[in-house]
Amino acid sequence: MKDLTPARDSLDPIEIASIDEIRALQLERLKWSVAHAYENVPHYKASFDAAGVHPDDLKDLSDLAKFPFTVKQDLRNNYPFGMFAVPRENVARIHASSGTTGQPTVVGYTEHDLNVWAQVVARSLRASGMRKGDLLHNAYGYGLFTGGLGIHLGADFMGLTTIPISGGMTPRQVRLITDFKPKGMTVTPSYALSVLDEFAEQGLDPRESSLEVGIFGAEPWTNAMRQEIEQAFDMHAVDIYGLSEVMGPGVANECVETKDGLHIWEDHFYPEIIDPVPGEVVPDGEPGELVFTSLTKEAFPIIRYRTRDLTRLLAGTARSMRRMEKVTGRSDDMIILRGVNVFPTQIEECLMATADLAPHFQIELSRPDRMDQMRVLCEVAQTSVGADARAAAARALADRVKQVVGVSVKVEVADVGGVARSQGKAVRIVDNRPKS
Ligand code: DLL
Repeated sequence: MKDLTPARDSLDPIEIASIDEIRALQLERLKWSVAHAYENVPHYKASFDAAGVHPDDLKDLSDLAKFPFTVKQDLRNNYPFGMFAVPRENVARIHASSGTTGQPTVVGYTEHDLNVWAQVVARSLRASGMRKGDLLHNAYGYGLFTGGLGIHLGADFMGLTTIPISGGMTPRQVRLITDFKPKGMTVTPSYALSVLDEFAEQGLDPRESSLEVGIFGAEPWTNAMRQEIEQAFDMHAVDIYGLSEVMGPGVANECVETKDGLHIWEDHFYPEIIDPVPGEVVPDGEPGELVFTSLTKEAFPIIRYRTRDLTRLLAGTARSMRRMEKVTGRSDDMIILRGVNVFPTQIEECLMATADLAPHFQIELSRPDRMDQMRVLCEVAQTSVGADARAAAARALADRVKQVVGVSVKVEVADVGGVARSQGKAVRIVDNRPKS
C-alpha cells in the first residue's frame, strides 16, 4: 500500500495547534453557540430555564456539564423546523433521517454551515490520503441522507474529481471503478463487501483495481473488518464518523498514517463522554456514551446531544485534536441476552476470525419459549466449502462467541449470497421477539 500521509504544511493550522490554543478557541465558540441556541430556539430557552442554567454561567469548558442534554425525542417534538435558530429563508439545505422507525429528524444548514461542513469533510478526505485533483468514487447514498451530499461538498471544496454514483446497482459500481480508475472510494463498509463480491462475480481481481483508499463509515465496523478489506483490495481502509444531528460525515476521521482512532474536528464539535445512566461526564480514556455540542453551527445549533454511540476519548496523535476510539456500537443496538451485553461488532470480530466464512452476517433474535435466543446467520466464503467444513465452521463460530462474548448462540451457515446484502447501512439485527 502506498504512503498517503499528507504533507504537514497542507494541514489546517488548527489541526496541529497547541492544546491551549484549541481549548481557548473552543471556549470562545462554545459561549457563542450556547447563547445562540438559548436566544433563538424556544426549546433551549425552556430546557435551560427548567434546569436553572443560563449561557452566562458558562465561564469554563467544564461548565458545559451544568447544561441539560438534548435527545432525539426533543428533535421529534419540534418536528419539522422547531429546532432551527435562523428564519427558514436563511436555511440553504435540509437533510433528514429516513424516518423508517418513526418521525424523521430534520436538520438544517445555512450557507455558512455548508461551508464549514465542506471544510471538515475536506479535512477528513485529506487525512484519509486524498489530494486535490484525485478521483473519488462516492457510493454513499445521495438524498436526504447526509452521506452522499456531505462527502460531495467536501470533495468539491478540495478540488477532487467526484463520481457521484450513490449506492446500489452494484455491477455498475465495479464497472465504473474499473473504467474511471478512482483513487478513493467512500462507502459504508458493509456495502464495500457487496462491491467486493461483485468483483469476484465479474472475474476481476480487486487488488488490481486503481483504489488506494476506502473511506468507510456511517455504521460500526471492526479492525478485523479493516484487515479483511485492506487485504482484499490492497488499499488503505480508514474510518469516517458523523451524524446528521451534529453535521453529517466529517465530524471525526482517522488519519491514514496512524489508523488509531478518529480525530474529532474539535474546533467545530465539542465532545464529552458520559456514563449513560447517571449522565455524569467521565474523564478521557473512560468508556461511555458520546455527547456532542456544536461550536459554530448557525441553523441548527445542538447542545449536549446524546449520540447513543459508545466509545472513549483519547489524546491526539497524528493531530493535536483528541481521538475517539472506533465506535463499539450504539446503545440501541446492544442486545441483552440472558443478562449478557452483546454488540454486533463482537459477533463481527468472532466471524472474521473463523475460517471458511464470508464477512456477511445478520443476527436474529427470537423467544421460542420465554428465553431469548440469538441466531447468527452467515455464509460460506466459497461455494467449494463442503458440508463437513461448513458444519465445522458453524461449530467454531458458536464456540468462539461462547468463549469471547460469553453467550450461547445458534449459527446457521448459508450458501454464498444467503445473507441479505446492504446497499448502505447494514441491518445487523432482526428482532422477531414478541413485542411486550
Ligand atoms: O451516518 C453520517 C455519515 C455518512 C457518517 C457517511 C460517515 C459516513 P446518520 O445517518 O445520522 O449519519 O447516522 C449517524 O451512524 O450516530 C452512528 O451510530 C453511526 N455511525 C456513523 N459513522 C460511524 C462510524 C451518518 N464511523 C449514526 N462508526 C451515528 C460507527 C458510525 N458508527
